Amino acid sequence: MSIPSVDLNAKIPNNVGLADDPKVRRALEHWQPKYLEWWRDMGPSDFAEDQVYLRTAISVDTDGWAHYDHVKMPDYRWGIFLTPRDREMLIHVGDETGKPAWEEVPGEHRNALRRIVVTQADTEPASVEQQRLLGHLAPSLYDMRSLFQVNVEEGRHLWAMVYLLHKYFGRDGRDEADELLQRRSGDPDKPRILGAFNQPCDHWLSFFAFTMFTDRDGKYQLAALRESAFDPLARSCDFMLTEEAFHLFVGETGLERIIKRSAELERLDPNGDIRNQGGIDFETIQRAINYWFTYCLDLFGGEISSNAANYFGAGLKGRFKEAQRYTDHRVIEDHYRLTVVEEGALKEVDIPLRNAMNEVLRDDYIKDCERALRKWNRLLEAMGSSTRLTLPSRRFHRHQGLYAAHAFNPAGDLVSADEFERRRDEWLLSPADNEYLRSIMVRVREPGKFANWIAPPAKGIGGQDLDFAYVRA
Ligand code: BYC
Ligand code: FE
Ligand code: FE
Repeated sequence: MSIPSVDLNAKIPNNVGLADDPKVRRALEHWQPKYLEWWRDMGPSDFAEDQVYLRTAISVDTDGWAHYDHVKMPDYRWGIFLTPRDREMLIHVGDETGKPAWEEVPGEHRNALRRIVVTQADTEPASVEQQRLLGHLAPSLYDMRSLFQVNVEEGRHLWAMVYLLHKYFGRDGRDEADELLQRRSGDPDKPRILGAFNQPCDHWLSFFAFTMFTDRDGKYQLAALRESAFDPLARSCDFMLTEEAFHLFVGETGLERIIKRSAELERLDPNGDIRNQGGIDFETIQRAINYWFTYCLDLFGGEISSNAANYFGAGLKGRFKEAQRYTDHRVIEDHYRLTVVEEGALKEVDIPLRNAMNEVLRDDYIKDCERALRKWNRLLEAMGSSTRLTLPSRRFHRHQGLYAAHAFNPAGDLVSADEFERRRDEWLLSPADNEYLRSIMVRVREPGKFANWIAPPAKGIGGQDLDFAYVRA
């Protein structure tokens, strides 16, 4: 199997041999200016001329693929990178387990695969749109650079999926690629496909909750797709996961730094009143967790899903670490125990495991989130705060799946729709919270300085100190 090397000097940097594929290269070079126009209109507002200390992919080796330099975001080298394979891959999910993986899209799975690729692709520009104005409220140059790094990499993830659409899905793939630049997050007429990607993310508590919880859905969905029988998709997602790690780092440490600062301010204030000190009180942090975590639970789809069963059976998606963690990759007999609502009460039923694959992935996701919560609570304990943060029940505040038809409190008990509405602002980030949060978030431009509501990180990034000029006007 020959592996094309990384071509960094091409108009579109790539390791997919675009130079020898004139038809796809021309189609992508035609899409490129439309992408740049979208970036100009919908990417980070007003910072196009700033020099940002960004890392760029320059190889696909596991170590040392990243190169750090000050660049203007519109000059970022968005490229197409797939993890190379040194051997023939075999399908290791579903009914075709053991057969050679597909290098082309099989006709019978074309629609399903296109739908998966388009759904994945759609989230990438959506997140950039949601975060468009956050640069103006950045708590430090370090954080501003993190935001922009995440943004350019989400742009690159769009490139990764658009390559697959152009290369493997012909005319409709090209049409889909164009439509990806036309939908807009939150637009009532042409919204993004998935719910969480139409929610406003207009201050940094939401940004960190988004990169903690929503990018983490990205991690689990990409991990499921890297098990795919469609090898080019598996290899794209594998490389995207290397970039995703930074997004998750931004979210998890960002929330941790807010929690740390809030615990300090709680101690400083004679009445333990964090808002009185200009910080973010723990109730608001909890409401942000409740809000974003539950929208992200929706991203895994329905608990009982024939789509999920078909995807698994056909080998289009696997489970988290399918190859390493499981021995039975066909899953024909097994069942999953699920809590459902029947006649106004919670009840457990067994459903075929294949139909529960969305729930299986959601379980792994929830465990990962629980790990982070435990870490934050240890920090709170060490700092002498009596607060403990929690994840709400998976039934609370849902818009997709079985639980969406009922109202639950954060503990997961059924409540009346009236009670839910009455207590909504106690449980979920409210317009008043958002207004307060935006009021305390004033951009900090001086290198090494941080806003009052967040603690500095433990160290700088890209080999630089905390007081480095990560963004230069
Ligand atoms: N909002 O059988 P069901 C990321 C629809 S994030 C709106 O329950 P299925 C990133 C569904 O489409 C990762 N609609 O669900 C993060 C279906 O519609 P139709 C993104 C929803 O199909 C941060 C109907 O409800 N990747 O990368 O088993 C920054 C019933 O469907 C939602 C992927 O999502 C929702 N939340 O599973 C940047 C991977 N949920 O057919 C990037 C690809 C469901 O009735 N996508 N629906 O019209 C998939 O694998 C699947 O489409 C889903 C849904 C897991 C999303
Ligand atoms: Fe992404
Ligand atoms: Fe991401």
